[in-house]
Amino acid sequence: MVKLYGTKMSSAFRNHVLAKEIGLEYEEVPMDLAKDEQNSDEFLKLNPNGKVPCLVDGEFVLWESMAINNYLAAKHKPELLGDSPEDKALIDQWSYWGILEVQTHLFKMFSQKFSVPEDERDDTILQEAKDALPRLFKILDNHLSDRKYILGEAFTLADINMGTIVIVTQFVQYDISGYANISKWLKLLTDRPSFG
Ligand SMILES: N[C@@H](CCC(=O)N[C@@H](CS)C(=O)NCC(=O)O)C(=O)O
Repeated sequence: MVKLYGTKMSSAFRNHVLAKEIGLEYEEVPMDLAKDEQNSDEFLKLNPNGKVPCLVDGEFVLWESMAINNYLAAKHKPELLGDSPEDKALIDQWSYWGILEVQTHLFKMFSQKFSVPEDERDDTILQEAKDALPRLFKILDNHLSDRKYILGEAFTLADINMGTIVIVTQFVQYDISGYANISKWLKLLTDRPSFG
């Protein structure tokens, strides 16, 4: 059976969502990051980066959450990748933009709030993230002004990848209620059983 290392409370969340969307039977291997299980010799043989998620599908081993989602969608539900090379390229565009531009700031906020000890927190890092996000959320909000989902009428991998990034705002208590189109779209996603 396919094994997915990492719980929903990590970057593996988007893989758990995708796995549910495609009805994949898989085993979740929870990794206790606080106990440094990701740096065990056994796990480093699978992912030398010492990070979750990691997918093991028979002899095939894959790390990086976006790559895992692309692989699983291509193998089990290619319609999630759109109807054309252009659709696939747009899914990549939004996914890369999301993980590089948006998630970077949200993860900095997350880490300052929850991982870094209180006396070592750096308010400038938190502020830089807070300053950068409005411009990015405005881009996404404008894009969604005349679309139900990121590519239009169809729910695709772009929604899973972006949705699992934007949802981090709820954990770091970053208010996105001012972005009406994003809020409407995120509600559509979180109403899906896969996001539960
Ligand atoms: N770009 C990677 C990021 C993976 C990542 O940062 N994973 C974190 C958990 S969210 C991790 O395993 N951290 C453990 C560590 O850095 O020691 C992906 O999307 O798969």
